[in-house]
Formats: sequence, C-alpha cells, structure tokens
Amino acid sequence: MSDLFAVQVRGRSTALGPQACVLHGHALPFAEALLAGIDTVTAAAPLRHLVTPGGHVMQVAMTNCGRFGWCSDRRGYRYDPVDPQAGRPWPAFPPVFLALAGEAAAAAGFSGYRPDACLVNRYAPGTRLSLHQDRDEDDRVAPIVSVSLGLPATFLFGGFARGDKTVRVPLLHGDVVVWGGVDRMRFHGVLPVPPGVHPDTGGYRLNLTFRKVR
Ligand code: MD6
Ligand code: FE
Repeated sequence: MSDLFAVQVRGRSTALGPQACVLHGHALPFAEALLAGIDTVTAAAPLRHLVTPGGHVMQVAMTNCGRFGWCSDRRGYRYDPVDPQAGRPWPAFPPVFLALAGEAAAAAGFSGYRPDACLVNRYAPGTRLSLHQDRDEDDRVAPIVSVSLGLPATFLFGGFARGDKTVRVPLLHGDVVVWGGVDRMRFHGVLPVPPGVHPDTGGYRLNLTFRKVR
C-alpha cells in the first residue's frame, strides 16, 4: 500500500450510530507492525477453530492476546486468562496493538480506552460470522475496536434484536470499526469473505477485535 493512498484515505469516517463509526484507513500506518504483531502472537498461541457450545466447528480461525482470551467449547463461551490449548497465559499485547486501539477509540470519542483482551480472527474465503452480540464481557459500555487487515469483507451492523434491519458496511485493509456506549450491544456479523489475494496477507482477511472484559 503506497503512503500516498494512506494519506488520502485516512481521516474519513462514517457514522453507524450515535457512538459507532468506521474510521476509514485508520490502521494503515500501523498495518505492517500489526501484521508482525499477529505473527508473534500466533507463534505463541496458534490460530485454531473453536467448537461452539452446540458442537459446531467455527469457520473463523481464532486466537487471543492480552490478559484474557475469548474461548468457546462444549461448556460455553467464556474469557479465560489461560490458553486452554497451551496451558499458559495468552501472549501479551504487542505494544503497537495498544497504541492503535487507544488512538482509534479516542478518534471515535472514547478517550482513555484500556482494552484487556484482543481476539485475532482469520477468515479464509467463504468464511462468514453470523449475526451476534458481544456479551461475554463484564464491561458493556467500553467500546469494541475492530481492525480489518487483508482481503475486503462486508460487515453487517444491526440493532439490539437479532431480527432488526442491518446496514452493510464494506471494510477494506486498514479500516477500523468502533462501537461502544449506547451502541455497544448492537448485533453485528461478517458476510462470506470473497476469494482474492491481498499483497500483505495473501488469501486471508485478518481481524483484531479489542475489548475491555473486566
Ligand atoms: C470481524 N468480529 O471479524 C468482527 N465477535 O470483523 C466479531 O465481531 C467477533 O470475530 C465475537 C467473537 C469473534 C469475532
Ligand atoms: Fe463480535
């Protein structure tokens, strides 16, 4: 991605609600460092396909870093300070993760954001994430900061009931979606990722989702 493009796209934002927005290209200046950070995290805590409480294997490959990691298994969803696969704490946040999350949250109106969990998601083409609320966190007000890298995707942003109308939000490499406050409990999801090749991530979409759990 050329620096010229980064300068042109960064700074524009689209409101999705009173306290929800897309910060277009906000992560572009951090992208290389974020991808290096993802490599560090996945070397210590490999991406894996979690099983849902209902026994389905999730299409999205996931891992975590930070004080807590989001886990799913036959017993349910939870945040765990220990990677159950490795039997040790999740890797620490790469410093650039905290820098970007704090800066993006501030740009969206949430100053002093201190996330304690970051879910790393990898989408192969065809992978989708069905509509859901992020409701396993104790803090239901602090924002979710969601960073898109690599292949483009369409994000669905809905209301407070599953059946509410959704808007389709195209997400490109470097885009950041922030939702908190009154918009924190909105349903959201990702349509199947179209096939493609991205110069920085190959055949994948990567997503970082920051939360404040406790
Ligand atoms: C995204 N991800 O990949 C948004 N939520 O753009 C999520 O909303 C999400 O990947 C809960 C658990 C896993 C996720
Ligand atoms: Fe979510």
